[in-house]
Amino acid sequence: MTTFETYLDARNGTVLDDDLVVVLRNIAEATRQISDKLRTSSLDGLTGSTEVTNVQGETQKPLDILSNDIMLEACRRSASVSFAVSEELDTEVAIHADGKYAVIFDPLDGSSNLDVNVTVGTIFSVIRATTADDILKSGRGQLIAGYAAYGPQTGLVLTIGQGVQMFTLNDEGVYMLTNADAKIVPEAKEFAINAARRSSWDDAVAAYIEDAIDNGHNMRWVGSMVADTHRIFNRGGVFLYPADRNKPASGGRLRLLYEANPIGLLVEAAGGAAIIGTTTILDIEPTSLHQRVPVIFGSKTEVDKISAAYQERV
Ligand code: AHM
Ligand code: MG
Repeated sequence: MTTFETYLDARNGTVLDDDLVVVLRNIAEATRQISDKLRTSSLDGLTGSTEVTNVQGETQKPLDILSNDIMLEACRRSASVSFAVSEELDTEVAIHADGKYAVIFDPLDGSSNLDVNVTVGTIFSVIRATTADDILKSGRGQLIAGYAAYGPQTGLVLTIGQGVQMFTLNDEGVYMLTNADAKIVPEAKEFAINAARRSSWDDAVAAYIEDAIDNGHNMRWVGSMVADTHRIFNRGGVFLYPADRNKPASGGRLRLLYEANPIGLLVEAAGGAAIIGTTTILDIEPTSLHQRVPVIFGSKTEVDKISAAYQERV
């Protein structure tokens, strides 16, 4: 079987230069460390909440802070990293003055699921950035995107612009290639949406969901986007977190730079689609680091139906 290291070696000098290989190796090592911490968190007193609130106004969990520190340390070990941007940090952090790549991450996505022992994840994206101004670019500028899913297995899902590869952590702490070319099936009768927010959906989303239910689609909602994404990679379907029609200025729940963009790049690389209404997620020009956007992605045919519902209402 191919290890993550062998996979990196085979691509060194093609899409990946020596510097990006180091960045990826250190990110993978960080996810292995986070996975380790999660396995025994109840034994180590790492459950519950802290008194600290992050820039999003959310109370941080001890594991949010620990995972953020582990990811920051991975950036510091990578000589070519210029900046780190995180859900848990107010603004970008300068790492190496002569670095050329920014690493943008959500260190622990779905952390409200931690204490109930449900899958959480780390989402990351690598872009070229020598100055802080370079960070605010559209998702098309991403060189690498991926996530680690910490569930019954720890999985690492990655795109370096050539399809999507999936790795699984073995019992010696080594990521092994388990799917060399992951694809999202174009059609599947399954949707993921927080149905409790139904009264805040726009008409296009409401119409699609009503139609889906009438046509026998199933519903799933983990509350960790990484876990919902991983299901879509494995058996298709769509994920929707639309804007709140009563609070359009809020933009949505999920963040563009470290949630929507990396997942958008992965989904497109696997043959799926990722949109916000009539626009493609990857084409949004960001205006701020923690900008929130509506998010719809998954099986291409299903996303196209939702896109058509938006087009009809323009
Ligand atoms: P987080 O990054 O603070 O964990 O928030 C993002 C999560 C996503 O993983 C998930 O899709 C969403 O928030 C869940 O929202 P809800 O509380 O509406 O179920
Ligand atoms: Mg998140």
